[in-house]
Amino acid sequence: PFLQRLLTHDTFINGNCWTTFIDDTPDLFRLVQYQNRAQRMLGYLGDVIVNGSQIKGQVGEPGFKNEIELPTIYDEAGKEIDVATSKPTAGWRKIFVEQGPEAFAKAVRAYPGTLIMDTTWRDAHQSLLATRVRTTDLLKIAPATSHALSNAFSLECWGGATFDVAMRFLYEDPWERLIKLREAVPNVPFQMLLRGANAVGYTSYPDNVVYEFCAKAVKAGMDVFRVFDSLNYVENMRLGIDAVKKAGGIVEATVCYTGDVSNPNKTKYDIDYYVKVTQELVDEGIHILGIKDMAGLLKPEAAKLLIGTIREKFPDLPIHVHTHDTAGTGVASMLACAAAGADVVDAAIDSMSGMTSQPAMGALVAALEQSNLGTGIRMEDVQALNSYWEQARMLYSCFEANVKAADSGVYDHEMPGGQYTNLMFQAQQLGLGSQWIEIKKAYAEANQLCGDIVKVTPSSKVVGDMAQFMVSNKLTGKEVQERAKTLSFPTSVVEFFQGYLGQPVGGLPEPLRSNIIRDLPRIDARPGASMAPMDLAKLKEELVEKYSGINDYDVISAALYPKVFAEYRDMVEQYGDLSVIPTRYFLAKPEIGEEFHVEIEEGKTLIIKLLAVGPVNNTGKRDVYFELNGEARVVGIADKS
Ligand code: 3PY
Ligand code: ZN
Repeated sequence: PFLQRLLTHDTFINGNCWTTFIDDTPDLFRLVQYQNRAQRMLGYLGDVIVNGSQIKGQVGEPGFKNEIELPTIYDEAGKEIDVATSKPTAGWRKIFVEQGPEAFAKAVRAYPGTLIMDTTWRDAHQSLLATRVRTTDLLKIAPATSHALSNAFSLECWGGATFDVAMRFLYEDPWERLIKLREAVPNVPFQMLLRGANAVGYTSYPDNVVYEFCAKAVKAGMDVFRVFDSLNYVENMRLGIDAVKKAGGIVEATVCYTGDVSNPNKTKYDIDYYVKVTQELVDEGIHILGIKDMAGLLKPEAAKLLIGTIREKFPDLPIHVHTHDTAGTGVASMLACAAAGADVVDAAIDSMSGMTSQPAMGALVAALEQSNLGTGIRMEDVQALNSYWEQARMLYSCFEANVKAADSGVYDHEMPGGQYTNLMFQAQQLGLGSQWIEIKKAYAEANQLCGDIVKVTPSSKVVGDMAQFMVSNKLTGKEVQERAKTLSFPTSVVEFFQGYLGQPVGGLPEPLRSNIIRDLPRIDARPGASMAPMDLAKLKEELVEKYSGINDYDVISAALYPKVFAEYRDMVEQYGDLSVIPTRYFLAKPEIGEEFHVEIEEGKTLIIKLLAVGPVNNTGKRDVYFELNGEARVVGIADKS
């Protein structure tokens, strides 16, 4: 029928010139585009049907086969709120937007209770589900969240690993995620994790890239930037802090927590150390202090000591504490932080909490309510959001690392939450029973070899790579020391010892450093300082030549991740925008005869039904038969088996 419509169209019949065809017949042209898009999408769906999902890290199929049911949110009077159309209560963002970051920080400090940052949209799924939660599933719950968590300090929704994973594994645009979420949540501040001079990458970038990245992030809707450095190297952080300030964002400069301040035998990272770093950050004119306990090492007594001391020395400084619940102390520690004077603590919606993720929001909200440090969040609203995330967790069950219990061994190995699940998953995939135990042991040893460093992306990768290297080559720490001159170390380890991540606390250990890097260059200052600026205008020209619809956000994506961006765009050229496919069909094939809907743009829905899959033909392909909006369609898909 489409071809028929085309062939019988006046323009076609009259033989009018093709160059004016698009201008003169926009409706028909849109129809061609639309049909084209639909066909390309069937190509992706057909590939999943014939060959299974190719998404890395996926084991099996989603454990949830229905549409996720959305929760109902009620107002104070018990009346149902139409979350899609009614304006949410003005939140903390209003103060920031109307009065700026300083006034925002002041108001947060003056709040009598304890505020919550919800990590569900970023760190929780980074720590439990390999960062694989897609934009579509965040957007569905966004309107309800903007009502339910209207008094939250912030929603952490971006940065960290979400930026590259969005493109690399989910074939979607991280910027579009931020922009769309912002539209859906106008009232609650958005927060992101910025790896200082490494931005949202794993290595230093030229300074102008970091500045441009932050400017664009604010433009797209970001408010609070948690700026950290993986070695607590303040030189690296200074750049991130300045970039956020110039962009007009809220600077939450962050000291990463390691060791144990309550243990007198652990002296490298003691109270004086944390007070010194805090002072250095305060001297930079930051708005908020973040304390980032990425591995969940901050026990309640240590929390009392650490937060209590900083609170006393910096009475006006808002303090925001982050933790992971790996050992199971998360709720207790965050309560201790709140009691000691922290202004904000992190939590995740219950069904996305616990173990390597953040402590449960419901538990914290309930407990704080009883201690006169209320969060301004109602328990019933937490429950409502939780009903969504219970279903979503099952939908993404094929990305679970299978952490089943707490692990107080984290006090020895000190693995950050996100890395823990990652390394555990890899060890399980190798199928060797004792591999995981050995990795944890080697990780602690590798940390000592590196000089007992702060371990968080990307320095944690160095320690993880060293640990895997030791296990696979059956090397003890002592053997590594003795044979360092002749061993062939992983690139990340060599670069760390060269100084490419910056300077760790106490410097790079000798003679190991010299033995590992031999005659390679040594960087003993901020790595980015010696990098030439990137020519972003030229990069844009190159991208425009190669791809359609390039915007300034794409240029930053390509600047940060050239190869990942190219592969993502190639995928989009081949299959179109895949972010619109419901997750269940993005990850697994439908049943024969099953009908589902894909809204490819607002008001334009494709109704798709899988009819049959043919046998392999002599070109190695199978014909996959669909019904698309009532019309039969067939796509030939190469069978890769
Ligand atoms: C990241 O850098 O992605 C982290 O989550 C560090 O904790
Ligand atoms: Zn974290």
